[in-house]
Amino acid sequence: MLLPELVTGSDRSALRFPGAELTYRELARLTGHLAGRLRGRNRVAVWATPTLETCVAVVGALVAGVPVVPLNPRIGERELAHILADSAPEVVLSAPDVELPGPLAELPRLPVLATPADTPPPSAPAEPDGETPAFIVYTSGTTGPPKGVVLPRRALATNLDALAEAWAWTADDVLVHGLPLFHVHGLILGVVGPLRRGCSLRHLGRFSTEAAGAELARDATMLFGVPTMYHRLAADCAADPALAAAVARARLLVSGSAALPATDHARIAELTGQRVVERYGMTETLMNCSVRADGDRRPGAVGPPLPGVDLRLVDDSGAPLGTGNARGDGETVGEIEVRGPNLFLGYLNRPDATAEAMRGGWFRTGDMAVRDPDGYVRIVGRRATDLIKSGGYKIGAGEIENALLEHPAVAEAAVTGEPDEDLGERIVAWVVPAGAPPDAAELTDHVARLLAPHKRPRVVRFRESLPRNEMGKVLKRALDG
Ligand code: MLC
Ligand code: AMP
Repeated sequence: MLLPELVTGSDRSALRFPGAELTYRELARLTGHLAGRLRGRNRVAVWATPTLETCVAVVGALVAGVPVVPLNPRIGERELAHILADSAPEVVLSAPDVELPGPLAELPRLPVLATPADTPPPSAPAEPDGETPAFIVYTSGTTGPPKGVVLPRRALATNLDALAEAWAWTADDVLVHGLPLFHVHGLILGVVGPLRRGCSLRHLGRFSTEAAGAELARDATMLFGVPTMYHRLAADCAADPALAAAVARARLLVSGSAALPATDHARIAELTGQRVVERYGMTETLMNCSVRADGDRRPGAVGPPLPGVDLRLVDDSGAPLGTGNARGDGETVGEIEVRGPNLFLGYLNRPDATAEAMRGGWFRTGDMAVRDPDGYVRIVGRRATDLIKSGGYKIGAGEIENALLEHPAVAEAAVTGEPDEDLGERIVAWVVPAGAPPDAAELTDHVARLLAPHKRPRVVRFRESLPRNEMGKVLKRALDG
């Protein structure tokens, strides 16, 4: 059973957002009613605002066994049209007072309430099989529009249990975070995770170091965040001893979705005595590695593979490095491949892309790493330069280039990622204008409107031409500031 705590239905706090809270009993009642209305649907879209309603919608669908397509509430028109056409949800779930954009507003809508009804819900349907899809999460590739990653229930259950084992995560913990609820990190680890453990989640609605500090000062024991959040936490702890004292109280600070710079790890350790635990995952595989709560929390390492996850490094020809591969030499770089119950079922409607991502049952992550003699994995880079990680979001250069080329003032465009202290990488657009150069902000807004605000370039550089090879392909490495 994916969420056993809903059967027990205790009076412990399950979910708290600013101004709204539900106990497990109330959550069970609300989601039981919703599941009754959802039963038999093929797929539901959830307008995934950082609210209690989003959690109720998602859990209701999980109880009903109906796969959820979480949508970024700031999604742009081009990306929304693609996801709706690709995933064909039958119905959309959102809080009742939300205005939905055109194509979504045309779908039948089930309003989700955060006020428990008095009446008992209909009897729960049988627990769906572990291979039943739980989520379809959209993630960017190097080219083209995002692909729908189909995640089965067994991947969630096994992966969350492996994390619980590694982190000694129990019902006594109180988790705090301010992550978005339309990606694996915030939604699966950050909402389904605590509900599977029977522990309490305090969601900040919107991340700020101050709000995170206030929860840690009260009673939160664990914090989840992307490296950008820890970078901001380090800076603010340096200026605010009370914040540093609050962070010092935590049982576990966990960072993931991108590499945590060693400097931020060291600054937090110095200011708070806390060594951040890093874990490494992907939408397609959920979590692959993590430093254990009782393990050596050294900077720059994502720890050993989680229980149940097979991990190997392969060379350019696909041959595994070393023997047995549980230990490494700490030097030889290879691509990470993983296998185990944590893997997705495939990309929705894209058997070609699914086949390309697999090699004999192993998933090819595209991440380059070395393995230390004690089995720890250190990620050193990525195979594709056209994938950018900014603020922990994965963004494909191709989708931004296509959006830029749709603007009438753009003749040619190339997109790259540049190191950024706060975001890890920032998106840079290199543009050959079709006439007089447009305002940079106009291009930025154009991308935000078509795709999503987090995919907007942070820097626009105008050029008279782009460096290209004889085949006409842009030489991105030859672009410089
Ligand atoms: C700015 N905004 C615009 C805009 N420019 N809106 C429309 N048009 C424009 N041109 C708005 C934004 O919507 C937002 O609104 C505000 O301005 C600031 O936006 P931002 O600059 O993008 O925010 P920023 O401070 O950069 O965000 C940092 C961050 C965020 C860390 C909070 O990047 C974040 O939440 N990252 C988490 C990503 C994540 O969860 N990844 C997990 C992927 S799963 P407003 O109203 O908010 O002010 C994965 C697997 C794994 O990777 O291993 O976990
Ligand atoms: P996504 O496709 O959004 O799920 O992002 C997955 C990618 O995030 C991985 O392939 C890695 O490149 C990156 N990633 C996740 N966690 C870490 C980490 N701890 N260190 C370095 N990179 C990470």
